[in-house]
Amino acid sequence: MPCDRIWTNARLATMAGPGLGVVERGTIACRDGRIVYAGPTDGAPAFEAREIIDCEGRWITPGLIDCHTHLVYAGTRAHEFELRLQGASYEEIARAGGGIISTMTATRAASEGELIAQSLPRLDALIAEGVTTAEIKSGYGFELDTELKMLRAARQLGRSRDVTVRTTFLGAHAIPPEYADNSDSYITFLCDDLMPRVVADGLADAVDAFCEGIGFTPSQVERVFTRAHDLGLPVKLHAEQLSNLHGAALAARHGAMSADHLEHLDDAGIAAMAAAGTVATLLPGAFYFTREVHLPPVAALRAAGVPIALATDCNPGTSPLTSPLLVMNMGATLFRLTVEECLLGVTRNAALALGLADEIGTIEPGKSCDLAIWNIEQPAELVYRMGLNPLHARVWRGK
Ligand code: DI6
Ligand code: FE
Repeated sequence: MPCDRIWTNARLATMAGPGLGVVERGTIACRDGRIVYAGPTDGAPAFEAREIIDCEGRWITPGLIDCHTHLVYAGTRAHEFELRLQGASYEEIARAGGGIISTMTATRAASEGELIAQSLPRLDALIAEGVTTAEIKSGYGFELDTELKMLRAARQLGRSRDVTVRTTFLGAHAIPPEYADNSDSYITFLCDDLMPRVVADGLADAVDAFCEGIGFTPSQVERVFTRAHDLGLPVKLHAEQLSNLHGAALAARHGAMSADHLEHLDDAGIAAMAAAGTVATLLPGAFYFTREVHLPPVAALRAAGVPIALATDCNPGTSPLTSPLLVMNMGATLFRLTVEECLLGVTRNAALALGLADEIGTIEPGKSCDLAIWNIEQPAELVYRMGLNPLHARVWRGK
C-alpha cells in the first residue's frame, strides 16, 4: 500500500470504539494528509512509506479538539477576578458594566494585528497540549467592524499555525451599551446587518448565542437561529449556565449541534437533546472559576445517551483556561465523568459538536491524520495529572 508516512510500534486509543478503541501493537498509515490504515501491526498491509516513525511503544490518540472557546479577545479581567475574590458575583460585575462589556471595550480598541498577537499565546497553549482543532467565537464587538475583525483574526490564527480553526459568530453574547434599553433592536440589527455581512465575507462556520438573564431571551435566540437557518449556518447555544430558561430544548428544536454549559438543565431539556442528537458540551473550567455549585445533570445525560463533549470555554471572564488536559481532569473530578467519557469529550464527541464527525475525532481510515502522541503508560494518565504535559508530538494533516 503506497503511503507518505507510517507510525508504528505504537499503542492506539482510536476512540472509534468499543471503549477507547485500544490497539496494543498498532500502526497508522497516512497518505495525502488522510489516514489510510489504523489497526494492528500484525496483519497490516505491506506499506511502501517514504517515512517510518518508530513510536517506541508510546500511546497515540486523535489530535485533541477544543470545541468551545472565546480565545480571541483583547485585555484581561484580572481586576474583576480580584473583585470576585472580595465577594462580588459574576452577574453583579456584568450588571455594573464590567464583564463581557469591559472586554468589548478593549477588543474594539485593539487593531487586528494586536488582537492576533494577544490571542496567539492562548492558541499556542492549546496546541502545546495536543490540540489540532479549535473552535473560536466572536462576541466581544457587537458592531460590524469589531465582529468582522475578531472572526478575521480567528481565521488568521488558523493560517499561522498547523491547526484547524472553526469560527462561530456569537454576536448575541451580551447587550452592547448602544442598545442598553433595547435589546430587541440589537437583535434586529444582528439579524439584518451583522449576520448577513459575516456570512457574505465567509467568516463563520456556525452561529451561537447566550440565552440567559444577563444575555438574551429564548424568543430573541429564536430570531437569531431562524436567521442563521435562512443563511445556511448551523447553530449552537450557551444554555442553562446560570439559570434555566429552557434554552437547551430550544436549541434542540432548531437542530443545534450542541448546547453548552447546562448546569441548570432539566429533564425535558435532556429528552429534547437526546431526540435531536444535540451534543452536551460541558465546560468545567467555567464551573470551577465561577465557583458554581449546581452540577450539570451528568448521570441523566449519560442515561439518555446524549453525547458529552468537554471544552475549555477559554475566555477572560469565567474560564481563563487554555489546558484541555486540565479540562479532562476537571470533567472527571468535578463532574464525575469516567476516563473514557473525558477522552471522548475532547475527541469524538467534540468533533460531533462541531459537525466534523466525518473528518476528525477518531483514528479511522478516511479521516484527517490528526494525532497526539503521548509519553504515558496508560490513557488514564491524560485525565489523572494536573499540570504535567506528557505530549511527545502532534501530527496535523499527516505532518
Ligand atoms: N458564558 C460564559 O461563561 C462566557 N460567555 C458566556 O456566555 C463568559 C464570557 C466573558 O465573561 O467574557
Ligand atoms: Fe462560552
